[in-house]
Amino acid sequence: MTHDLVIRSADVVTASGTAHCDIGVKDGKIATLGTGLAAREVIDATGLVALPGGIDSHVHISQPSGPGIEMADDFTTGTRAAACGGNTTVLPFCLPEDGETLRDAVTAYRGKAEGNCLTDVAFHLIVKETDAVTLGQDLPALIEAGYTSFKVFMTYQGLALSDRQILEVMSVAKAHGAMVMVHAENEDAIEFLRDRAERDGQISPYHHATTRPVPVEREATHRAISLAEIAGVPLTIVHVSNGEATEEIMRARQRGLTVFAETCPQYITLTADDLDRDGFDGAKYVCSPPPRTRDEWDNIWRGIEQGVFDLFSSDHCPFRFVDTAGKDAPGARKSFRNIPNGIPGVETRLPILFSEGVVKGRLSLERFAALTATNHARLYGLYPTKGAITVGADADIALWNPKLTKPIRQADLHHGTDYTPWEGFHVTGWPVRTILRGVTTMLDGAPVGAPGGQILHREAPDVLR
Ligand code: DUC
Ligand code: ZN
Ligand code: ZN
Ligand code: ZN
Repeated sequence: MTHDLVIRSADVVTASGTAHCDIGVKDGKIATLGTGLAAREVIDATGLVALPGGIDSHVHISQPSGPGIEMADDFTTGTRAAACGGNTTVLPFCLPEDGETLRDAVTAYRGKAEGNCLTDVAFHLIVKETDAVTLGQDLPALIEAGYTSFKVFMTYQGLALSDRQILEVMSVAKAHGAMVMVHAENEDAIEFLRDRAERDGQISPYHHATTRPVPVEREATHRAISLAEIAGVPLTIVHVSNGEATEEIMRARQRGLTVFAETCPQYITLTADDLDRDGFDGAKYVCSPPPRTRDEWDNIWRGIEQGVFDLFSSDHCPFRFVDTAGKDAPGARKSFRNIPNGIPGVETRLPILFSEGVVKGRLSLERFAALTATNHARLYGLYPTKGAITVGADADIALWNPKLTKPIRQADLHHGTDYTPWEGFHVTGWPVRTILRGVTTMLDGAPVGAPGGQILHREAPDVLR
C-alpha cells in the first residue's frame, strides 16, 4: 500500500507497549504500523517519541462567566493553544446563558466552534437547571444525540445543585447512558468561611484558598459518591486536589463502586502560597479547588502512581490578568470573591506531566498515554477512533523530543490570556509536531495550517456500553 504519509523511525507508544517502527497513514487514519513503509510524504522521526495526540477532556472555551467577565479564549485561540501543546482533541463544556435552554446552548456552541478549530472538539454539557424541560426533554434528547457526559456543580451560586437535584439528574444519566462529572466542593461551608473572612478583613487572593480548605472538597467528594451510589450510576470526580479526597475515591472503589477521578497540573506544581504573591499577582493562581501544599503534591502523585487517577486534564479556564473583564474585575481587589475562578493550561498540561512524570521516572510512556489520551477517549465515548496509536484509529499523533529542555514562557504560548501560572517553570520533553487526522497542526511550537478541526460525535462511555 502506498500511504499518504509515513512517520519514520519513531518510538511509537501503542496500547500494548512501545515499539520502534514507522506509522503509515492513509485517508487520515493509521493504516499500518511496521518498517520500511512507503509514502508520498515522509516525516523522519528519528530520536522522537510518537504518542497519541493529547485529548484534554476538561477545558472551558467561550463560556459565560458572569456579568462583565469575559473568558480569554474563543475556539480559534483555545484550540490553537491546545494543538501547540500536543493535543488533537479537546472537550469543552456547553453552559447555557441565563434563560437559555441547554439545547439552544449546544446549538450556539457548535456555531462558535464550527470552522475555527485546530483540534477536533466534542462537547460536554453543564446541567444547572432541573426543570421539566431540561430533565424531561432536552437532556435525554441530547444524550441520545451523542452528548454522553455532563457536569454538575456542588458549589457556586446559580450553578450549584442540591443533593435532591443531583439525584434527579443522575437518574436521567442512568436512564439514558451518560457519565456524570461532579465538581465537589461544599457551597454552604465555603459561603460560611468566605463571609467570616471578609468580615475579618481577609480579602486578598490568598483567602480564596483559605476559604476552600481540604474538608470542603473531601466532604463533597464523599457526598457525590454517596449520591451516585444511591442513584446507581458511575461518576467522575473532576479536578481532585488533595489526598483526603483521593482516599474517598479509593474507599468507594474498594466497596465496588465505579468512580473515575481526574487531576490537573496545578495540583502537582502550584501551592496556596502562590496566591499570596506580591501586589495582586496571587489572582493569577485563583482556581477551584485551589492549589494546596507540597505534601499534597506527593499525595496526588501517589494517587497517579497507584492508578486512582484515570485522567490528567488541564481544567483550562482562562481569564486575562490585566483586564477589568478578567482577574482584575471590578471589586476583585475589594474581595477575592470577585476574582473569576480559573487558570490557563491547555498548552502546558502535557509538557508539565511529561517532565514531572516521565522524565523524573514516575510514569511510563504507556501510562502517560493513558492519562493524557486513551482514558479520556474511553470515558467519554471516543475510543477507539481516538486516543491510541492503533491501526484503524484516526492519525492523531504528537511527536515529542524527550530531551528538549526549555522553560515555559508566556511569550511562547498561543492562548488568549496574558500570562501563564508556570512562567519560568523548567520542562524537559516538548511536543515538536502535532498531527490531526494525518495533517500537521503544529511544528516546532508554532501553529500550522487552516483550522480543520471537526466537531465529533460521541458514543456512550466505554463503561456504559
Ligand atoms: N471549575 C472548573 O472546572 N473550572 C474552572 C472553575 C471551576 O470551578
Ligand atoms: Zn528508538
Ligand atoms: Zn469545576
Ligand atoms: Zn473546569
